[in-house]
Amino acid sequence: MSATVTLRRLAMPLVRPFRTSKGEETVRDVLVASWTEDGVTGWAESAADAEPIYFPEYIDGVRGAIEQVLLPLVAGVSGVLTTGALRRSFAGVPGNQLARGLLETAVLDAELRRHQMPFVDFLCSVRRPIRVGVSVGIPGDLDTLLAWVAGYLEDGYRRVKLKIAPGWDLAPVRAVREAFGDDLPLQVDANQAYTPADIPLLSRLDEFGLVLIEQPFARHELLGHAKLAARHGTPVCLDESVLSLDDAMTAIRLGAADVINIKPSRVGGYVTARQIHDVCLANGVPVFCGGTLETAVGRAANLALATLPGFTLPGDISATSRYYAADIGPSFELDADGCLTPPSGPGFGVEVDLDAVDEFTVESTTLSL
Ligand code: NPG
Repeated sequence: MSATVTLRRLAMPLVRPFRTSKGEETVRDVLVASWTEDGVTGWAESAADAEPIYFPEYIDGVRGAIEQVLLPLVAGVSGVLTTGALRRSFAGVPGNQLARGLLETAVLDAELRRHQMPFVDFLCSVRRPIRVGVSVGIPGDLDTLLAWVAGYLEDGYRRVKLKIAPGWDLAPVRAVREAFGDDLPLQVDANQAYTPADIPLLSRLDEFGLVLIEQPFARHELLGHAKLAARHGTPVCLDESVLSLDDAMTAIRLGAADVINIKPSRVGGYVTARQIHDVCLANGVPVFCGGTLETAVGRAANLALATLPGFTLPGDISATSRYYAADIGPSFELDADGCLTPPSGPGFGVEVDLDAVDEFTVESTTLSL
């Protein structure tokens, strides 16, 4: 094999600070991988943060795992590396979903480009406009929240997700319901900030007719989530609890997930994301595509994934302008129906702007195999 992989850490300024129960970001610190082999380059980005905040892995850990564990495993593969050969090489590696997913996704994009195949075709899906939602961070006060939500509705979003945390839950939900009416599809995301002892408090959200409540409890709390779901109040959605296909199946069997948020990066890439989609579809569990403030690269791939039939709920895949004034690839903007359409080109269909990449790069390592 003769391939190179470049791992770049980009600092991308956000148009608006993004605060959740876990903390605030004003600049997205994002790890991007490019895989070049046989004259073709594939791109991928990671959901990893600088610290292990949402996920057990973090940027330096992902880089270390790729350099020290994963690349040596594929170095011996003969011929051009395929996604299938890569997955076989990594089959014995426990955990490390973000690291495996980053490398697998860059190799998948390169493989599809080599075959001139759009990702939607690889998924056996059909390219179509996808209805998307917006995830609204925690502002300082209710007036700011209402102004933000009003702006997003004006932009054309048809589903709103509010970040909640202890002390910022019933009041913002009530305020948004009162200001924008009962017909607005509204959901909340706690990012693990509560415990099952808070079930009585969370039950008070039922009166607001929410689409779902996402990840109220710690990621290991499957039984707590099952207890909340057993009330048949607001549907319970899992995000951070599901790092693999096995996690998804266990959650479904336990009745811990009425809905699953599928973030491809979190589960080890798009092949596993697809498998989770299929299992959910077979079990009647609706899914939506999660987001981690993606650049054009991840946004394009997520839009293609969201064309699959089980993605019946709008995903966290907003327009580029909701996140960035400048991106490393083409901008995605909402159409008149509040939809985005995946690109049509081979692979993820994104022509990466190398000058923009250079501009945002704060650290870069290139490794040859
Ligand atoms: O639209 O990309 C988006 C943001 C969606 O809320 C969102 N992402 O908890 O799901 C989350 C959150 C997130 C952002 C998680 C960054 C991890 C990193």
